[in-house]
Amino acid sequence: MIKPLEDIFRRADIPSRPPIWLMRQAGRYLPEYRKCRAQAGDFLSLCYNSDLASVVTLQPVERFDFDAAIIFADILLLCDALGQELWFVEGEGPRLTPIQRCDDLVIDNIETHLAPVGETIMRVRKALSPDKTVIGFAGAPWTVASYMIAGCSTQYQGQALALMRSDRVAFQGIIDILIEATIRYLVLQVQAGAEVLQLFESWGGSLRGNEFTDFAIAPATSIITGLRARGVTVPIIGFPRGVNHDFYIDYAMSTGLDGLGLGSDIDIVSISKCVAGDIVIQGNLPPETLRVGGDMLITAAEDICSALESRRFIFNLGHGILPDTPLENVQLLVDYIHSR
Ligand code: 1CP
Repeated sequence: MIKPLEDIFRRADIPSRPPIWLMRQAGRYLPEYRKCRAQAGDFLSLCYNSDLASVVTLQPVERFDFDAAIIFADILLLCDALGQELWFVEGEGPRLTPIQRCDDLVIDNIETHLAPVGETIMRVRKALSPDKTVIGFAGAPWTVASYMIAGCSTQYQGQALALMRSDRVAFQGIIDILIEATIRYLVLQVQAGAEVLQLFESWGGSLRGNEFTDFAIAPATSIITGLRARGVTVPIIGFPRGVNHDFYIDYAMSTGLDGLGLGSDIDIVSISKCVAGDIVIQGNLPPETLRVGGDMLITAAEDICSALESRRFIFNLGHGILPDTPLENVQLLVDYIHSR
């Protein structure tokens, strides 16, 4: 049984077509998701309801035939598990009671608090066809810390940068607890059946110079080393969205990752030239191009495939699907990749 997404990390040659999955493939653009979301009440209840979360995880794979199912959860569940109050305001996004140090965070409840995510993974693995892969994920410490410190989404992560630059000891304390919590959360996911992991460093682009080395590369390296030390052997994809060319290369070459996710704002060809051939590249169609659809979509998808035809890669977007993306565009893209 060939599982295209896992196989890409293990094989030496290049398959006739790349595996495909899309970030935020479960979500508001799907009518069947909106139905489950309404049934669950709010977003967090949906994340912690393994019954409904497994259904919404499977929906896009059943509808479009993606090669993988990414577990329906959120990177911020970890803050909730650490004891920091988390809620979502309809139409606005996440809210947390902001913190400036790690004193009130409690690591002991990670496994019990996040057990429903493990349960979702078990249900998905059981229901999913054997040629499809289950993807588990977590936020990288800097990205998660930026929400914990500001208490909400921020455009430039100003509050978190201010704490980093004014009280490095307090900031490092938060990062350290997040490293350990993330390792434990990802071990739980693999034990439940996750077959590939992705680490989302969505706000990597706001770190400068040594800050990127200390707070993106070092934590990712500790997480990957920690996972390997605890017996986790599954492929790990790192996604430092929004960083410059050199930072992408450093991240790929020094963290120990198996796959490198690329945002849409970086030239896939120039990255591909500099990253060792044993690292699988993933990306990087702009979500806006998927929304437009038609010939423009196929031309852009073809450009990515031909740019990477001499290496192993995973077709994905450079960021999550936009909520107003027409369903037929997603089908067109999957059919195009499958027919290559
Ligand atoms: O209203 C709704 O239904 C909630 C919208 C939503 C969804 C569908 C949120 C709120 N999170 C999710 C699910 C989610 N989040 C997944 C599930 C699986 C899938 O991809 O299909 C994943 C992998 C995430 C990861 C996530 N959450 C990230 C990293 C990726 C990225 O987008 O950069 C981040 C930053 C979050 C935080 C978050 N969750 C939700 C919101 C509105 C936000 C804030 C985003 C921001 O600050 O811009």
